[in-house]
Amino acid sequence: MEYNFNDIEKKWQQKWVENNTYKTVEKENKKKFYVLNMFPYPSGAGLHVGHPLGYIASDIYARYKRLQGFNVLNPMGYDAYGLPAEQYAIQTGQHPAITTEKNIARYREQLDKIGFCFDWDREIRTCDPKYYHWTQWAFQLMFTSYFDNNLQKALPIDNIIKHLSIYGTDGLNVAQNEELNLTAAQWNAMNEQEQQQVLMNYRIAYLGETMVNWCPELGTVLANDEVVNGVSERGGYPVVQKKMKQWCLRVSAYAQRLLEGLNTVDWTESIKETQRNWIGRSEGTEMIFQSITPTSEGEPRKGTFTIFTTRADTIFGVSFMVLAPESELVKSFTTYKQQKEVEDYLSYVKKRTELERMSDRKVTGVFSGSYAINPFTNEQIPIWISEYVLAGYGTGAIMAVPAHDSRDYAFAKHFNLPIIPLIQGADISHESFDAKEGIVINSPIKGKFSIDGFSLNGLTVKEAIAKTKTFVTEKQIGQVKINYRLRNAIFSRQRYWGEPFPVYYKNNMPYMLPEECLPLELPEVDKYEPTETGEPPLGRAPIWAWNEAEKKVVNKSLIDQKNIFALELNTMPGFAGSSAYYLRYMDPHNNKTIVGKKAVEYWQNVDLYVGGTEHATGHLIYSRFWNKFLFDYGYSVKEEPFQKLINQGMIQGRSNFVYRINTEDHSKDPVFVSLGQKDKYKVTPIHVDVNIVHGDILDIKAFKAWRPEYKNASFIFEDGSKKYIEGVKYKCGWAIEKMSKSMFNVVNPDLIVNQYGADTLRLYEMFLGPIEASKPWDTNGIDGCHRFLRKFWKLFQQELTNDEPSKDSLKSVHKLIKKVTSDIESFSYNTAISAFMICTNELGQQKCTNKKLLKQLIILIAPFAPHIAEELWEQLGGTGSICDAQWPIYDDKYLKEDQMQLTVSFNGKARFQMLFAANASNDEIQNKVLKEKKSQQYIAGKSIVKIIIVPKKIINIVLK
Ligand code: ANZ
Repeated sequence: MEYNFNDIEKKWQQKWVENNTYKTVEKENKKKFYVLNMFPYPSGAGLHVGHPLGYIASDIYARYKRLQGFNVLNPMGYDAYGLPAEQYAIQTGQHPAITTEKNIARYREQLDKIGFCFDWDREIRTCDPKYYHWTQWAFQLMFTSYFDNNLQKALPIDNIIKHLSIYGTDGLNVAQNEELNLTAAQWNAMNEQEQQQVLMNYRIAYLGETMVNWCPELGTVLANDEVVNGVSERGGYPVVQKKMKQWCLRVSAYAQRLLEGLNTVDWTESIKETQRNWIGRSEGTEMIFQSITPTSEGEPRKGTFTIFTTRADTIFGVSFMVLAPESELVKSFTTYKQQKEVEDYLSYVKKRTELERMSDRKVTGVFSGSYAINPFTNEQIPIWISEYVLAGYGTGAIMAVPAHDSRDYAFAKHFNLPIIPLIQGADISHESFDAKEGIVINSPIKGKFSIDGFSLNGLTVKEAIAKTKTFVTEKQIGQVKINYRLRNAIFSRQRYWGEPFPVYYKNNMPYMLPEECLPLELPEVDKYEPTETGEPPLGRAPIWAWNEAEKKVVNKSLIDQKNIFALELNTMPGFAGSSAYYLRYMDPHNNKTIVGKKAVEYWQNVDLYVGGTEHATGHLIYSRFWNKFLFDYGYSVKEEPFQKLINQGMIQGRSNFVYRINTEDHSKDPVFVSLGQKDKYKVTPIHVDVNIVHGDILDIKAFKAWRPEYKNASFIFEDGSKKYIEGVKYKCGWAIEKMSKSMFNVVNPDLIVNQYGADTLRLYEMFLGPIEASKPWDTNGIDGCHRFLRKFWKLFQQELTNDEPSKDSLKSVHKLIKKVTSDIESFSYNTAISAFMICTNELGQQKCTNKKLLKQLIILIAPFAPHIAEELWEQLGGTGSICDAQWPIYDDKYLKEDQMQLTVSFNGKARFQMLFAANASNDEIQNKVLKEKKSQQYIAGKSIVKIIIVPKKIINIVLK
């Protein structure tokens, strides 16, 4: 029979659906295994061959685990909210729901052709109200929760209310925006609105004033990477830093747990390190300084402020202080004389994004007019304001030690401030130095020292830091403090296509819709842009107000602030829907809770998660945070959601170029010159669609038809000729680039499936190289994999027997079982495929016809090439789907070699190889070697000093 892959694949894809082959149910008596792919955003461009790489890798593992007897969950869904559909809606008026639906249908069609073992009954879409019900629910639970620092967990906000009413803020050790000081009496005397304001300081989901990149023209907040040189990347409109009320999630409360959890997961060291840096734990000291602000009335104003330092030991080298421009202290420390200069500086900083401030090495700043007093030396030192100090980190104020910190050094040099070295060997002649090691030699500064007997001289930096910390704590001029770089997440977007917040506003304070009213569905709007008054698109929705008494959404013209209130106009960001989706797959149709107890206790967490490294600090932080929060309430049962993580590499495209000769006159038809001739002209390379280039030779006819402006193009061919005659060629240049529509190097998997079949596509994608590596796609190489499958097929198209298999065949197959099993375990799929190729050749040569043995081969290949495996399984009379067969186990006894090969060396130089019986003794080996003719050539005229035999490897004869 022919290997007719088109029919075979269609047949089995249908059968799988008819037989519910991939439907998964909880089975208490079976061990579970949960495989998950980072779900895709269904873009309008459809899938290219790079997208399925990770899905194929995880599909192989899922099938393998099932063959090993595990109950495998392998679901799929869509991250369906997002910007591209909304941008498209703004341009065309098409509702994003329609575009999204269409794109999903196309994705599904493409995915189905590749033969994945997804349980589609569990599909989720983040834009489906039945799904975002639980995103809104989790948000509400975060709103009604706070984080207890002692217990390191989330608890109901009611606890705080009770605490405040009895003790005030006394004894509260919780995550908060700012330290409040309230007595119980003060709290109890507050009205509802005031109390709500206080509680906002503690909630895990809270409305907070944060600095955002605001683009007035576009009417929205922009992410850091959407702003370039102070203007919007799209449109070039000015962007300013603006304080705005936004929903935020108190991710930072979980910093320590997020850090510790990394020790328990099986991820690559590099992703773990990226997360550690992102969390940025830093142990330091908060120190209190006195301040003096000259006033026009004569008497200077006195005050105190706190700085954060990791190098308390450098206190004797402080020569100025710096405040973040946004610091609350700026206003009170700016003197009348300095006012104008400070104001000008602040308006300059307003235009700068945080990213620019951190990456730019430009030195800017302004003197505030005030001074601080060094608590150790009593010296007066100037207080400056500069953008290199960030408001959101530490206390937003620093003590500057230019001799030992490169940013302080650059600042001191620029503004001509003193530089006082403290540590032996520290080289302050260049900008970048870090005296983390070394001995302190210059403390205290003679004559100015105010604290008796305190000296750091002769100590190492580490000892000096410890000593200063203790001293500062004892004298109560500071305290030890652990800081994290991790910020709370801004959770509001001024966008249409996202989850609406189940929130309404009464007396300017947010209130949650009752839980039983969820989900709050996204309303219809006439346009997807901000309103004329700058409100987010939901401001356009007419039916968008909350009737508190009747518990329903009503027309906003009815808002009376008594019973009918305005609903929130922001929507949630992209990461909202992807934060707990893994839990929902466990129990996707449950309409009572996010995930039922039984389901979550069975599936626990994801055993294998596959996705790109680009999510290292976004999704993988947010979802871990979200999961830990739900864990605190017992909804999830594992502290970490994703036990093992594999990051697939990128498949790059191989782009082709044509070279257009430059011309001033653009009305003329273009002239293109072939690769070998192009250096003779001034040219511009232009991407050309790889589908009209074959082996780097341009299909001239197709090229002329590709674009109307090329219809009358002329060419200079590879041999320099200008006229097209049979055999003359135009050669294209090429480069390896990202696979992308704009580079015309996209290869559609559908085409490959039609031409070679899904099994070949699957094999080839895995054969390209290690999963984690990035590698270029080269369609030419696919033939090899296809030929292999044909050969494999042929093995079974002969009379199969029950005769004893030969020893060699047993060995070939058992070697393969061993290799494939360990290769799958280590995700070395490419080497497993090579092993298949070798084994298939061997069995062909051995003329193996043993049915039992060949049947094992089918099971082994089933995870990689499921369609051909099912078909052959059926041909051989296998029962049921091959998915439920049993993974073979190799037997060592077949792997034993009868012979062994040793390298024979003389005086350590390898000369030749010899075969011996596998069980030959050292004496036998020695005798055989010495008798060998070739040995005698080397020995002739010399005497043997010693013979060394390394078992199974080498025999070395030492001569003199
Ligand atoms: C004095 C000093 C001397 C410092 C020295 C460093 C070296 P990490 O390790 O990242 O926590 N700093 C503190 N708050 C800051 C802010 N809001 N913006 C910018 N810089 C800030 O860094 C802590 C160090 O960064 C602190 O220790 C402080 O400078 C600075 F030889 O204080 B150091």
